[in-house]
Amino acid sequence: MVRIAHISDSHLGCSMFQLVERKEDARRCFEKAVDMAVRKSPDLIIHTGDLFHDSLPQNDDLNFVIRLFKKLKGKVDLFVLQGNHDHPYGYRYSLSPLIGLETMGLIISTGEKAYRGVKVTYDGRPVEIHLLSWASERFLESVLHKVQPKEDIALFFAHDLPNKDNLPVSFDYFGCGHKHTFNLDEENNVGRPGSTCYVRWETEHKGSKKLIVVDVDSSGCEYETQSLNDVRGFKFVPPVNISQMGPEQADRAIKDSIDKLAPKEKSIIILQVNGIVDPETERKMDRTKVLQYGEKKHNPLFLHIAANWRCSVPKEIKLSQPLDVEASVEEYMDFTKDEMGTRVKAMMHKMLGG
Ligand SMILES: [Mn+2]
Repeated sequence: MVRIAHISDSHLGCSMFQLVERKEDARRCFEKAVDMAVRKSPDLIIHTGDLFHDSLPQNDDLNFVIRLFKKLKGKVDLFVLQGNHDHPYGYRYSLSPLIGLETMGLIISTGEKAYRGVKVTYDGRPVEIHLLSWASERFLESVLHKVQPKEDIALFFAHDLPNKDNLPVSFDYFGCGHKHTFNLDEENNVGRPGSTCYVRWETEHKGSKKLIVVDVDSSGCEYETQSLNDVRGFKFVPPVNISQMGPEQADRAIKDSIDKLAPKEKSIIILQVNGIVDPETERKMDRTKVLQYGEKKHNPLFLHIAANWRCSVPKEIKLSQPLDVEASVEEYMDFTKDEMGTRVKAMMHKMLGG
């Protein structure tokens, strides 16, 4: 049996909202994931790419990785793929910072190429490991279908994988990364752990991140997963809908939603506001005050109010007497809560009355 611990997409150096604290968070999240992996006593750890957020990592990130990987040396085999973030302009493998780590003998990667196949012995049995760094879809497809595993146990790791329906059945486990949320298809033996920290909340807030542990035997795979929580508290508030509200009401609705939270100290709170509002409401809403209110109440590291509302005059106004101009204008003014309503109504009366 061979035991694999699979993690991915650590994006060291990334900082959500340009918060410098997030760079430290990313390192701590990565270290936590590695520690969790090591505790499972795997034969190998596979990191399926995007170890760094940028192809020119800062020295503190690089040094952090070197120190961490040095501790693992001799204890567990460490395979790391190159993701799209790990080299400039996508496919320049020789310019990846992982090349240096490989030269130091700390990791096994794909070198200056996109693909490498290696054979390792675990538990007295040969295991074929196929590594594919970030590559064009054509190249990926060609490798997938050209490689014919000879050994009993064969593994395929790629930064990204095509549709699972196209995967050859000759491999025992397919591990990938690239997308930052967890997915495990036990039927087809395809696993994706998700990133070790939050990188882009817009695409990740609905998903989870997990360490995937796979025991591969000739009889098949056994899976165990463990949640990987970010070291930072995150609150993704259910979206607030402010359609047809006036400015005070909308501000109140957002504050109410903030009131219901009980975040950890120095959390990142992300609150989405949806709906359709009229221009008047949008102009008069006081986002600064709402932000100050939330900051005072919860002391977050960062409170983000994501303004996803659309601004337009509501399209569907049902007029009860469409042929009566005065009644229709009044209804329109009431519906849009127009400030000029009272004056317009008075003018209408003068102009149309008698
Ligand atoms: Mn990534």
